[in-house]
Amino acid sequence: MNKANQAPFFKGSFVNPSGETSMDNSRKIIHIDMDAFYASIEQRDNPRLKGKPVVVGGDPCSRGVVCTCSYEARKFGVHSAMASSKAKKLCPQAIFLQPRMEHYQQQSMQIREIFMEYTDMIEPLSLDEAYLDVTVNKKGMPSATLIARDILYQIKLRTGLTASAGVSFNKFLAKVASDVNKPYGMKVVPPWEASAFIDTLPIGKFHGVGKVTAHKLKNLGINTGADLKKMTIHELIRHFGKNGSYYYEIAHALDNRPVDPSRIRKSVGRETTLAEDVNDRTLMLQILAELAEEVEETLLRIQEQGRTIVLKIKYDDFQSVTRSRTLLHDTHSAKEMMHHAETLLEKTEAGQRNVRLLGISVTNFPNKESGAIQLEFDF
Ligand code: TTP
Ligand code: MG
Repeated sequence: MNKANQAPFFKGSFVNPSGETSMDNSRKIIHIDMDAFYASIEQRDNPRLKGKPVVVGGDPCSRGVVCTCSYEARKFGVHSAMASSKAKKLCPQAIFLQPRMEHYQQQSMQIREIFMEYTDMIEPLSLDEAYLDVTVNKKGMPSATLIARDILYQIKLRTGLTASAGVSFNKFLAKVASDVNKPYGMKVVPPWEASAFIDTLPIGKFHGVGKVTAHKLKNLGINTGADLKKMTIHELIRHFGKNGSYYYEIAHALDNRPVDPSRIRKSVGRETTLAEDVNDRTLMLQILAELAEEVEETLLRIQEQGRTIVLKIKYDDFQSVTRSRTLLHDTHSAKEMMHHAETLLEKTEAGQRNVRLLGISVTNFPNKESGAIQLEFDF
């Protein structure tokens, strides 16, 4: 079909509450996501692990969880965030490895250097995924599809790792598309195919629609993108509040969020899965104090401080909650973290319910352009 003769996708079909129509399908956005990232690095570094079920995460004899696993292990039903002990039951022959975060961080930087040969418009989402806006790019290449193919090839050539890519005109579609042909695959969603692509998407695949919302949508008889499109913006707002308009927009391929290279999300945190469930708050605070000391050490080492303190708790039924407090000043102090951790802990059901994991982190760092690196929770 001739693209030039096509009416711009959805133009005029959407009137947002302020009354203006908005649809920008002139951008070229790529979302890249590494395949089984930590596990692939381990398999590359140790050829004896190739073709085997590899699980990176906590020891199966402890109460740790799976960070990720190789595709060979996924065939047995193993997946991220599952208890390692369960993974072992599902796949007794799996090889369990402790994560090597610093090593993964180095790999992530190497991959980012490849991206930078094409554009500086890079927004990393985590160690293994990023959005790239290649509308204008350093190579002067007009085809985003060819750029994505080139990037996947260069990553494979230089690191021995594989990635998958989604190519489209906005972030939402690029992100969803990168998952379609995993591993080592790509999916292009041009404007004139976006509507049909969304129609067939199961609700669970909509990025930004959480499990609870997906469940609620299913109860309303909404199982696919096509079903979601039938809902009016008012109906969605009635059911889902502010998020309703977001669901409406993504169902109609409307997502004007820019790729934002300055949005470097940084946090320094420590979390630990406890050897046994705990319901004693004093003990929880002692454990958190030790974690906070480690966080302080890291912050001092990298000369950072942040404004928001985040407490993370996982109850014994695996439900996770976070509680945060934003201060009026930046801090790196463990003492200050603990001062707030106590209040934050009171805002949870810790104590009434057993707790299996505790974590504390500091986020919301001042926006320094130079030398910024992304830091993740150490396992
Ligand atoms: P993902 O991209 O979600 O997973 P993946 O790269 O291992 O596999 P794929 O993309 O092919 O489906 O996450 C990237 C890395 O982040 C992953 O290798 C390990 C880490 N991670 C965790 O530590 N815990 C988690 O719960 C998840 C989802 C990921
Ligand atoms: Mg990945």
